[in-house]
Amino acid sequence: MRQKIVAGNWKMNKTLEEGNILASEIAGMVADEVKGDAKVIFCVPFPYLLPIKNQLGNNNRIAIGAQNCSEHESGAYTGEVSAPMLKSIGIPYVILGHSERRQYFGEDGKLLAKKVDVALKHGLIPIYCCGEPLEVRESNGHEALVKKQVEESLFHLSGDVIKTIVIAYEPVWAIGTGKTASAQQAQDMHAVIRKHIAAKYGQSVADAVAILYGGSVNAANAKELFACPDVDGGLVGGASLKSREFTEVIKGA
Ligand code: G2H
Repeated sequence: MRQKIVAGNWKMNKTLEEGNILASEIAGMVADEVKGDAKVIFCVPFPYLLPIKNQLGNNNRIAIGAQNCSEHESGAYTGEVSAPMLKSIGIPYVILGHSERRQYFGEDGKLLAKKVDVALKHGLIPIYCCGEPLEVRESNGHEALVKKQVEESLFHLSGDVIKTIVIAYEPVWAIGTGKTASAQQAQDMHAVIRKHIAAKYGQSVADAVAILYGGSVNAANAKELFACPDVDGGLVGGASLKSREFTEVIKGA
């Protein structure tokens, strides 16, 4: 049985004060109301990683993640944040390859393979995002594209390593649009990804990999999505910015 994971992706939202309030409200509600053992992750903007981590203290239900890191370990890369820096402040997770990074910052599979490697080298767990744009779904190319995205950035890893990674399937047409993939569409794609991993690494490795769904997850649809056998939780954007709603999403896991 894979542990469910619910990761909030705050993207570029909130002041520090607002973020502190949000994090403490969610932490309180999780402690008081959430019965299950889902792992909760707050993926917050860089400047808030340490303050919010410190605010949560020794919270064994909630971990912190970054939303990106450099492919370089150190050096003259003004404005960048490295995996060793994240490690040095005790951050366990990092989102890599979010579709917004692919679309607005030109990140491709080759670059993301480097980011995955540097994150792993420094003991971070990548939450590696994949997913197809609308026109690819409409031309029925979604399975091939997502398989390629997983292959080009992850298939150089060993079986023992890939099973420690978290994958997030996020159809681009469902991101921030209010248009969610149906539970069946999500399950179908998660099964495609897991089968693809099984074909290369064997079923036991594929069974160990956590595959999250992302794209307009909210309090109303989380339970149905997370009940799918190959959906191991969610990467949640808009709904993670509201404490009550995000707590209800966590309860759905
Ligand atoms: C997809 C998701 C979080 P939202 O980007 O990664 O955002 O839930 O707002 O669609």
